[in-house]
Amino acid sequence: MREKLEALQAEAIEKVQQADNLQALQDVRVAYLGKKGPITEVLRGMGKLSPEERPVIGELANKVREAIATALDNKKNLLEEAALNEQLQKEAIDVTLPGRPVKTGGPHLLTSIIEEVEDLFLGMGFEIKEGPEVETDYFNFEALNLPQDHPARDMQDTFYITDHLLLRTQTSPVQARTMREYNGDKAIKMICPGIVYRRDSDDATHSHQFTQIEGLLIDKNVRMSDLKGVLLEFSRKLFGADREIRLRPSFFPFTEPSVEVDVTCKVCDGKGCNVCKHTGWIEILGAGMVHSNVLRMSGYDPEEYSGFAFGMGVERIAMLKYGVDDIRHFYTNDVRFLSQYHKA
Ligand code: 2NL
Repeated sequence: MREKLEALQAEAIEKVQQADNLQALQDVRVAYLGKKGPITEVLRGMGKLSPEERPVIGELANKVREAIATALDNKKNLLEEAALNEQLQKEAIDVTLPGRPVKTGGPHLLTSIIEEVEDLFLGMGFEIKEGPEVETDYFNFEALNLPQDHPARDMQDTFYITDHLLLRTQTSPVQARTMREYNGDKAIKMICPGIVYRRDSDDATHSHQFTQIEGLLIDKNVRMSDLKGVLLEFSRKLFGADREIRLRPSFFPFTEPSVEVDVTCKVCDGKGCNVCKHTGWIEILGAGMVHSNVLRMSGYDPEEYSGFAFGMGVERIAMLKYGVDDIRHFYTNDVRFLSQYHKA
């Protein structure tokens, strides 16, 4: 009996060692320690033994069972550890690899310019006003001294929706609305950025839709020198502290006198280059003293109040400031163009 038990132990431990996966190991456990296994059988047959043999064989059988169980447990731990290591190996991540870059957007160049100009005029005490893009012919034309038969009102130049509704051709109607809102008895300092529409054929310098910023200042005793001071401040903040400006006589229906405003060329420092067409000056905006008819129509008494106004094309400013050669770049949404102007 003793030999049989010792042989069983040796055989079982050999099988445990041979088991190379958890299922095989479980099979060994069932085969040797299960209810139908040889150890159970020995213990069941104890009754047939003599009283002297019984405790000796009983103790040995228990030891053998324990030895086999310990061997099974040890092997189980080994196999589980190996399985875990294999899994970790398979799922290993190299945390030192660089991540994929995240592409972020940014404001459109035109938006950035509008915001820059807004900041600059807010700093001079102007307020920012917006208004509708679908306008009445009254606010878009009539209130701005463009009477019924004025050539600028031609169907050829304006997108009409009905006889009296149109897509605004300038942002000045916002200013006409503000003058009316202010009742003819309050000073106004405002700028109005926005999209405007003209029936133009699109090319490198024309677009049927573009962006304008207009400014209006109305108060008592406003003079041309006030206009010049504000425009000089604006030009130096936007184009550089060393810029000069000059005013040339011009014509707009809503201002009298009217001027066109040039700034010294930054590219050649006034010496003459292709950008300034060898004049040393670049035209940046139109301006003038608000026409007395415009004041009167919106409820301001030209004997009491005077004012100046100016208007600029934002695309033109952007093209000059950044050397953009085609206005269509602003609308075709090619990320290679647009992303050049995103700040890092
Ligand atoms: C240009 C010129 C200009 C104005 C706009 C204006 C508005 C009111 C009264 C008087 Cl309510 N004037 N606006 C005046 C002069 C020029 O724009 O070249 N724009 C792109």
